[in-house]
Amino acid sequence: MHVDVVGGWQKLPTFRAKAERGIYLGWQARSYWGGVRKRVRHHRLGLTPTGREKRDVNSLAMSKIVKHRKCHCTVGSCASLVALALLCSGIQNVNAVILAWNSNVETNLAGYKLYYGGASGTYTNTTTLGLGTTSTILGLFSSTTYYFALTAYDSQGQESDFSSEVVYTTPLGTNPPPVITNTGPVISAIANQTINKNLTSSAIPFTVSDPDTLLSLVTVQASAADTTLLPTVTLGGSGANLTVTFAPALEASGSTTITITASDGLNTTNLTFSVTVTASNNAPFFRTLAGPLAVNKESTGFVTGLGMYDPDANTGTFTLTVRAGFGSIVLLTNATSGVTSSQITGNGSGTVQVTARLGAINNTLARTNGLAFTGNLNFVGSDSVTVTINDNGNTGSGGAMSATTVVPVTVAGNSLDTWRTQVFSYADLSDPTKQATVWGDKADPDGDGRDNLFEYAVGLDPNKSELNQQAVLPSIADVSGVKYSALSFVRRVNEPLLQYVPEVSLDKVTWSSGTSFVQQVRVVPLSTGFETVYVQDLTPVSAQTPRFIRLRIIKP
Ligand SMILES: [Ca+2]
Ligand SMILES: [Ca+2]
Ligand SMILES: [Ca+2]
Ligand SMILES: [Ca+2]
Repeated sequence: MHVDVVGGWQKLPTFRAKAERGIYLGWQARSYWGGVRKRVRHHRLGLTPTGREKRDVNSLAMSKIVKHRKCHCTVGSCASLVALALLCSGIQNVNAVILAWNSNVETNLAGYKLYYGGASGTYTNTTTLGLGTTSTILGLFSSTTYYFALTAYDSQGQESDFSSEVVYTTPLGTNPPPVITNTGPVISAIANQTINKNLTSSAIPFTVSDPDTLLSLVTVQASAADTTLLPTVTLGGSGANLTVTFAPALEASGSTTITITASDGLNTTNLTFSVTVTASNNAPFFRTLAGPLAVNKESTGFVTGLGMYDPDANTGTFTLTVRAGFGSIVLLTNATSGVTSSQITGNGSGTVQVTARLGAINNTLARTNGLAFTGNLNFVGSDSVTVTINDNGNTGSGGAMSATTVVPVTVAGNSLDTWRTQVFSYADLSDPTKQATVWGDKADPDGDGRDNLFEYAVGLDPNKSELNQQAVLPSIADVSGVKYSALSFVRRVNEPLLQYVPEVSLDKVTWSSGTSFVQQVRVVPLSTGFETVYVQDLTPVSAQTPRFIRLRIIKP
């Protein structure tokens, strides 16, 4: 028989007094979470009756937890009472139970045996104890129900019946509950921005990180406080490296803020920076450029690929100026929706200007023959076409803005053309009236009797009167006592423009050339680009048969 007591000890029933020969079990347990729960069970063990004893449960309990509890049993009712206390507190992270009971008083009592297991009446563990009245069982599983019973045995090894069973369920594990922590994403700083109207910002870089959330789970958004001023705010990039780009509304100006929001689902981080949109006139610029131009002397080439843009052109009138250093410029006047002749000044000169809408200017320049360059008379070498677009103040504060690009031009000529530019001034060369007197092949500006072509051919100076014998020297050769007319002359090495033709004659009327009449004796290198050629008449010369020899220069 037994009595359960919950919440306090109470007086046992009087029939306990008659169960003199029994020992009685009880336990006191405390849940892990701090609540106190007590239960007392009593069971008679089959030992020799020892009479009634007064036992204070407090004196038997091993835990402080039970010390404040006081047994109110009377001598008669508490005889042989055994308390069994179970508790887990005080032993961190280990499920344990402390059992305590009142001792038997039989003189032949030898000890106790403790039985326990995971099912009622099935005790898989046995511990033989001495005469002590407490036992601590360690290593119990958490949240597991255990069943305990006790026997007493005497000096002859005789063992009593089981006490009544006590049941105890160990509390949940002693691991501290996990603490969920989450830190919001971190957005790197972005400087305050200032931009002019009608412009789109660069892609402003920033980073997003999160110490405890995968970035793939972090959402990032951006928005402007004033969407009328900044209707376009765009995020770019990926992963941790993002960009934000914004564009104000057309012709809008003012100030607002952009807020970038990053959320990991639990926490949200905001980063705000200011955007100031100014109202200044934007400069035009060349959206596309022209490549270098290569033309032959005095011929025409076209500058193509130029495209201009102005963020705030609106309907304003722009001025395009095209200059060539050593050439003339012609703008096409009949391009569809292009500029017209009435809008152009100086067309065909070295400086051409057109005032028109930017769209018309672009339409003209978009044509493959929209902008023609023709090299000036006799010019060879490097030139450039300088193109300037001026928005005339369209549109905004701050006045006119312009942009300029320079297109390299190469004007190619032959070696004689190049020589002319080296020996005559550009002012003379570009003047067609000076062809006969200064720069033409037949001109002899230095008056030395040799025209420019001959001076070029033999390496003389066309601006300096030189001796007759210089560069071309006649002589008489003596070959084994036979005499021949001979000639040495300076020749340009590998000059495809010219033919050097030695000629012989007996009367200075009829001249003969070719290997049947004249033989080349030898060629001697002279200087860079020049060599000296020695030729000799094949017909002997004597007092009876005079011979003449000369050099003729031919430019086919
Ligand atoms: Ca987080
Ligand atoms: Ca502008
Ligand atoms: Ca001359
Ligand atoms: Ca000369």
